[in-house]
Amino acid sequence: MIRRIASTSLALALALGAGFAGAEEPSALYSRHCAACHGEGRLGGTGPALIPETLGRMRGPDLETVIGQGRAATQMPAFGAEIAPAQIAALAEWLRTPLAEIPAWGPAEIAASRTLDPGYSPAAAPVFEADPMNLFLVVETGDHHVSVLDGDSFERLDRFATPFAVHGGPKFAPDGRFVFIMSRDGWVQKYDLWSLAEVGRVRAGLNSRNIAISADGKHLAVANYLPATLTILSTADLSVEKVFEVTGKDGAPSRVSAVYQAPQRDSFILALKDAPEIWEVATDPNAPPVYEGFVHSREKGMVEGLPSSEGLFARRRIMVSEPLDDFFFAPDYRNLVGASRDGARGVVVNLTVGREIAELPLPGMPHLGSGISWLRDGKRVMATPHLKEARLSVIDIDGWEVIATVETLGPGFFLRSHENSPYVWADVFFGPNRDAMHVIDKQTLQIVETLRPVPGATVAHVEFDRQGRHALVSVWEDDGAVIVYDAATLEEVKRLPMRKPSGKYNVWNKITFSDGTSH
Ligand code: DHE
Repeated sequence: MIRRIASTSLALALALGAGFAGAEEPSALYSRHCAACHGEGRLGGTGPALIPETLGRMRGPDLETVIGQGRAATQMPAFGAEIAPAQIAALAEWLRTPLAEIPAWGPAEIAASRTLDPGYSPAAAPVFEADPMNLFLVVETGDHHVSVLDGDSFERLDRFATPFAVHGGPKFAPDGRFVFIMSRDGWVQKYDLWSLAEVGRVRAGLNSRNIAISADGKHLAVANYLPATLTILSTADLSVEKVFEVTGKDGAPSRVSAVYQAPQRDSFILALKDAPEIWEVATDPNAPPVYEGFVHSREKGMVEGLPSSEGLFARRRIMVSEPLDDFFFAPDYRNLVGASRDGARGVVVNLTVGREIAELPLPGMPHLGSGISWLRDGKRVMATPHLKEARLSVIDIDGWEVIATVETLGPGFFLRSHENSPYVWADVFFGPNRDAMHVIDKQTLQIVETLRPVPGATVAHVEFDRQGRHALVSVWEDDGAVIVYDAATLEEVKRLPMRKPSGKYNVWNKITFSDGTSH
């Protein structure tokens, strides 16, 4: 049961609104006007959860304006004629207050939230002519939909509604048939790419970060902030397999910043937000890499873990000097680089021996999760954008050394390439040049072209088709578009109108762990 809060400032705001008929406590206003869509406990319903963890991530007008004027292109109506301004302010402040108690959200609650679409019937073969390995998913955040594109003709095969505020990359089953999509409110949606139909959905957390699928495609891990758990679902039917209460070695709960699949290790790797630890969770009952890592590291007194006889979902703790966020993995998944808390360093952790092995000077908040790697003069390098500095850092990942810096027109968010492309595409997500997209030669590290497809509009995030012939770019605006470029000539081939398109994901590139794309 959630305790309702009335603070002194709320009382003041209420007093200011007392001249209006029907002045009410925020909690009563909420029950009357909001609960039907946003849930009695503020945890969401047809509308999103109204808790600070979710509200803090919402873009656009402030909360008071949304309550008073409604939200364009959504079901959110305007309450300005019914609720006095001071009461709207009090209600907004109340919504920004954390829940007094975090409701239980364990296996029973998760299981109870699961719905499978009764009308779903799996097709025996793809219901379209297009190459099922060359499909793209485009997340349209403007109205919470996903478009499915034929990666050769760029025709739209389907457009379906997602849960509110999808974040992170959808994750494909290893054969590319099913895809799993997660929202910040913790919903996981399963969609059948052959049938072009939703299979079902389940709420795996109350506020979640991202998902990862196991190497064999059987398990889906969901990283949660609220509660501080890792939920593991069966990909077959979205049933709950396990919920880890995530606590550091000292017993204190820790949020999970992100979970990743480590394919060669047959495990999930977790970034813990509040504990100086990285967790590895085995996804194979016999998981030799986890077991060897555990034994090896235990001999050195560096990690603590469960014996491998525990099998599936055995957990290993890797102790690090401070909590690390936002991982880049070397292609063999032996080493990762995480961002230090001060946003000035990259910390290299070797997963086999279970300890930090190097540190890199990366001031200006490296966005390592967007890092990509390629071969340059026979050496494997990776590049990362920085969220607070106008440059990319290029790192030799054999010697773990920053070898070059590429100056850009502003801080960027995403990087992309493809093994068949000589270029890296880097957006300029922040600042006055956010309408620019740099195309950089992978060998010389020179910017060969800066595209500005819609002057003044944010352009960001690139994904290639399976052959690397085309690069798709988002015009990240409400009346935005996905622009298809010839990846060699950099000429525009097609422009597809979309509602604030964000990430784009090509089936083949994802399931083959193509060089140059996110995993
Ligand atoms: Fe993301 C991926 C974390 C803000 C759009 N983002 C990821 C991943 C992580 C992450 C850990 C990798 C997960 C995966 O794909 O499995 N993102 C964070 C943050 O910590 C941060 C900075 C703040 C936050 O509160 O979450 C953040 N992210 C944003 C945004 O503001 C973006 C631009 C818009 C949005 O949707 O909220 C955004 N993040 C994305 C996208 C991806 C992503 C589109 C997938 C990229 C890909 O190509 O795979």
